[in-house]
Amino acid sequence: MKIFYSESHRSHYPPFEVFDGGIRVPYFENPDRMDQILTALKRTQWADFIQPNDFGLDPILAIHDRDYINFLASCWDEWLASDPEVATAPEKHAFLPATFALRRKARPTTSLRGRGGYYIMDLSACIVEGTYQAALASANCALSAASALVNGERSAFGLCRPPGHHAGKDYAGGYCFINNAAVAANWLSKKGKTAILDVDYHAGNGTQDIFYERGDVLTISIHGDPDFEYPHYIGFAEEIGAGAGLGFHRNFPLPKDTGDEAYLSALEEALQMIRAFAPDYLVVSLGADAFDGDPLGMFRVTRNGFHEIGNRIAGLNLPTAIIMEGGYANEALGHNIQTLLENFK
Ligand code: SP5
Ligand code: ZN
Repeated sequence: MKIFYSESHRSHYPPFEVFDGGIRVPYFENPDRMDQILTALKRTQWADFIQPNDFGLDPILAIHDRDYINFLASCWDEWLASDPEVATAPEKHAFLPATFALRRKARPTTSLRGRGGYYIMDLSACIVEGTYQAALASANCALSAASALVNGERSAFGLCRPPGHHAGKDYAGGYCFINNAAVAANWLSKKGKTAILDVDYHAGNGTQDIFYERGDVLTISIHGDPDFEYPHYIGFAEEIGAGAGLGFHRNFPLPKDTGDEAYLSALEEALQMIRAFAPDYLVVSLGADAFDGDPLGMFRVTRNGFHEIGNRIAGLNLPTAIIMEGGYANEALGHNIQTLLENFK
């Protein structure tokens, strides 16, 4: 299997994020996640690692607002220039706004903080010196996986970091800056009918927002019920698309402690919708944070469960671009991803 991977992610490593209660914790979405996956995949006979191609900004700007991308590009330099202590004080080595826009009335202003609180939705999307370059390389990994399908591969893996599915057209959040799966799926949708299946433990709010009024791309997310879980305000069952997109979005919010059996029965329903949609291409937003033991998740999916999730998705027999999202039980992450991918090799 072709696996698109870039070392650029390493320079995106914020020294902290902020949890509920305002406490700083080490950044959960860390480079070690990739090392765990790389170690597991390099031991197999079938992993073919390839540098991503550079697709330029056009396919990214087809999804994201230009002003938002400009903000990502210049944020770190502006932060550095705004305060002499940023360069010398480690506790300031990440840009995070402390005021957030309520979008009902807000517009971005010209100041860094005025744009920061507008374009960032939470305290996990820290921006550091290497963030923008890492996000671009991550999007190129997803686009390269999509392009491999058009060139005849039955499956390809975008080993993307930072992840993407929480990023909307003009906002970062949940460790995500550019919505890699959305960029890749939109690019693929010009070549054939495309569906996105998001199995990350968290609702794919960015992907939902981006395609909500489009009927040409089916989007489905299976996740922890936002009634108790991040991203809290989106991902409910009654959200089924709007306008031309009505009926082309589906959420499966599931309760705490969801295990293999309940997960797989939601997945079967999702797969049935995909079969009915009859796409030419499938994009899978693959998080492994549904794992029993993930520090950010409340599900109880086992390693066998991940094998079976992969087996059922592969059973669709569609050209499939698998795009890496979350998963924070680092010591199990490599095996869980490998186990799922084995079904596609
Ligand atoms: C891509 C992805 O998986 N992003 C997830 C972002 C989740 N950020 C919210 C973290 C909320 C932390 N709750 C603490 C639970 C500790 N038991
Ligand atoms: Zn997640």
